[in-house]
Amino acid sequence: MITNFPIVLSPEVVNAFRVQGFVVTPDVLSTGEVAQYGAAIDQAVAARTASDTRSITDKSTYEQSFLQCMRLCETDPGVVDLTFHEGLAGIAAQLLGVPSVNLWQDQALYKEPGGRETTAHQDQPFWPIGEAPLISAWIPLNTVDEGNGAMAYVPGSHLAGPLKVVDITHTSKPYDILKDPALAGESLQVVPVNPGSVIWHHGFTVHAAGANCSDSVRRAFTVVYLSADATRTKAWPAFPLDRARVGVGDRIEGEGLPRLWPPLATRPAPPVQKGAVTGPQGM
Ligand SMILES: O=C(O)CCC(=O)C(=O)O
Repeated sequence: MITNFPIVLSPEVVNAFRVQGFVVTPDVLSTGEVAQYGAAIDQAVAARTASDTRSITDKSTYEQSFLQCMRLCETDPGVVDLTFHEGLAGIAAQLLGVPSVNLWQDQALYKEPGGRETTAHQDQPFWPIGEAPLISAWIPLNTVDEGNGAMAYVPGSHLAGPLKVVDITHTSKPYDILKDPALAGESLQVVPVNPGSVIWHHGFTVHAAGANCSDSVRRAFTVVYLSADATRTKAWPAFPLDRARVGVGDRIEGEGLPRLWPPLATRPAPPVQKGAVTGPQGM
């Protein structure tokens, strides 16, 4: 097993993640990296959203939470090094306690000025991957606090496992997961964060984000990592799995699902068939 992680976590940080289901790793990206990747992601989001001239009030409830641009590493060369970032991928493996992780997805989540809160949900029940170890890196590209859409997490909620799916895309009044008895009255803990730091959350951690009451965009990018030995558990349509022809029971790997840790000697070419889906398949 390769253990020469570029960024080595202390046992305390790993333990905090295991107990809470989220943790902040401070100062893992340099100011230069944040500026460089931030500019590339800004450009990608601008290009992907150029034809959408609607004001925020004309958008669906889901779209009012953020502009969501997925799989930027497949279309935007300036973003690839962030998605494949070895320091981040090594942290994902350490926090999950697995030897190897693959990419599940990357995405920009830009909360516009006036953007509503992100409804509380768990990520993993959206996807046909059962209880495979999964973790998200939430990477702020500017300072994020209670005024402009900070993330918030219910401590320990990942230990409840899969709860009822929160249909955040199709209905404006989805299941209120914060009232789920499995959370035993625990509530959201807001996590303000500075660029350079990264917040990590487990696939079953209940999380939300505040509204953006500022006059500038809250810019964030996420990379979602899946244990490399995960298998598909359900047949329902799921873009990255169907494109890579991953059947039920098969390992989740192939086109668009490259190994990120340990790093590959040669990165695969981006898939020819692009799929910039939005919604819970992709979130
Ligand atoms: O950025 C947001 O507002 C929500 C992010 C989120 O739900 C996630 O990264 O899973």
